Amino acid sequence: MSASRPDIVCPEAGPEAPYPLRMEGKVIAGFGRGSKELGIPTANLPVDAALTPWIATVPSGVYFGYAAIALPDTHPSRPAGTPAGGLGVFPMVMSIGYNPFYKNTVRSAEVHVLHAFAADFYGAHMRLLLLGFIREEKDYKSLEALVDDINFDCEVARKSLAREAWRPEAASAESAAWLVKPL
Ligand code: ADP
Ligand code: RBF
Ligand code: MG
Repeated sequence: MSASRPDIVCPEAGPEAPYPLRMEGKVIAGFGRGSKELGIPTANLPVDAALTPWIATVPSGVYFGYAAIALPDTHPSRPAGTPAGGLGVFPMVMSIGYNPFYKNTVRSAEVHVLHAFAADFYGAHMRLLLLGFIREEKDYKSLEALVDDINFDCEVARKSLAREAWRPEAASAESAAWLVKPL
């Protein structure tokens, strides 16, 4: 049983200030805790407050929005029609924080892309458009409870983004253009 919390968050009419928030970088190796084996691989980005000033002051927790990934031209999961060198756009849910369940001492940013990829994409450039906040970061009694909550976050993100005003173009034409801008 998952969470007595709503399965859709944020207003029907679309994202509100301070969103959209942007972040980008190259996908790095994470903590190697086997997130993939749990069915929730997370693409980690470096947390650098010099490049991403807002990250120092936002609350730790779970955010949702879109990820644009520059998958290599040879990657088996490039969306059909992506031009050479182009970025593919996918819905995402992400964690920013210290992962109290694991007692990290540095803040991490990790993105679970809501798409089944046929291969990894370490080293790929990834842009993120954060459109809203789902919940605060929590500690858990068990790994199973953590995974259940993350799976519910995925459902919340999918349903919340499926609304008309939450398409990237509807949320912000300028940010939607930034998302897929050639590198
Ligand atoms: P790490 O500890 O190195 O981050 P993970 O088990 O979290 O390892 O796996 C993350 C990697 O899995 C990503 O860097 C990416 O290359 C790959 N991956 C495959 N599918 C996804 C997905 N749907 N979302 C995020 N990363 C994915
Ligand atoms: N870790 C925590 O300790 N507490 C959390 O509340 C938490 N929420 C998360 C939500 C999402 C959507 C994702 C992708 C990760 C979250 N994590 C959280 C991080 C988690 O501990 C990490 O991805 C592990 O590697 C999973 O095994
Ligand atoms: Mg990871």
